[in-house]
Amino acid sequence: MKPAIDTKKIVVLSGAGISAESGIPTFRDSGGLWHQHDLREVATPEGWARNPQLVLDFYNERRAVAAAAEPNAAHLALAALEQRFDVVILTQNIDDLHERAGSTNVIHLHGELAWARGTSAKRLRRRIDAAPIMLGDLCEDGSQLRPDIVWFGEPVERMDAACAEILTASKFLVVGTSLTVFPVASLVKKARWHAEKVLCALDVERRPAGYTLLRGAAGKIVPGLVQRWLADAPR
Ligand code: BV8
Repeated sequence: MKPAIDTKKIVVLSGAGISAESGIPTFRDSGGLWHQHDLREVATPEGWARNPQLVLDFYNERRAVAAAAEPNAAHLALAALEQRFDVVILTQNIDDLHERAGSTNVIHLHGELAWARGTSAKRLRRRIDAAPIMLGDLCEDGSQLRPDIVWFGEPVERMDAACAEILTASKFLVVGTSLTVFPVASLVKKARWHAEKVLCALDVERRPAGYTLLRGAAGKIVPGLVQRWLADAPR
């Protein structure tokens, strides 16, 4: 039997588009990261094995950009939802703009720039914040540190946790993602039939069944949606 829907629970799935207005480039838009870098060389275990320096340079640069960025109106509005709702943010983003806006329950499905991890089977994690990772920077167990990022071909370990959150949500907002990367893109199908499902996007090739489309920039659309949800919040 499926768990009961919680009328006070909102789950948000965010992607690179929500951070675009903070100056962090997306991946697949024109001028996006995957038009400037070969993802097989910078975001796969095979690329790391071939040229770890190239991979470190790519993520050190992105860590610096993310650290200098500020949360925008969309991040801030989602944080304000916590005044009246239990909110879980599932993000594909590796920046920490949701947390810096004030969101307290954020699950990073593709990892985080602010963390490094060892390359031995122990996978020991270390918080590095905005600091770069250099070749020769070692973990406690003596292995080279790498970004704590889920690369293509690596498992997305928090999928079960993400599905469990979506299953009990009464509202599900999907914002700023092209829904091209799996398995995370499949999460749009996990929302309950009776949940209010909203997709905020600049342009949409296909709208998932049951979703209301709010077309436009996240920084414009999300604050209005949040205002409506707060005004109608259950007592
Ligand atoms: C796995 C690293 C198994 C982190 C990232 C063929 C078919 C189906 C699947 C596959 C396939 N071939 C391979 C696969 C699997 C593969 C995959 O999905 N590939 C795709 C490309 C087809 N997936 C994997 O490999 C995953 N792992 O499957 O593991 C496994 C199991 C057991 C054991 C071993 C293995 C791992 C996926 C993780 C990939 N990591 N990158 C990083 O460097 O950031 S993915 C990369 O894409 C980013 O992390 C990002 O999070 C993710 C999603 O992108 P979006 O966030 O959606 O960004 P995008 O640019 O695409 O879109 C932005 C959107 O915002 C646009 O729609 C735009 O219009 C909009 N927008 C722009 N501005 C605004 C806006 N919207 C609103 N407001 C604005 N202002």
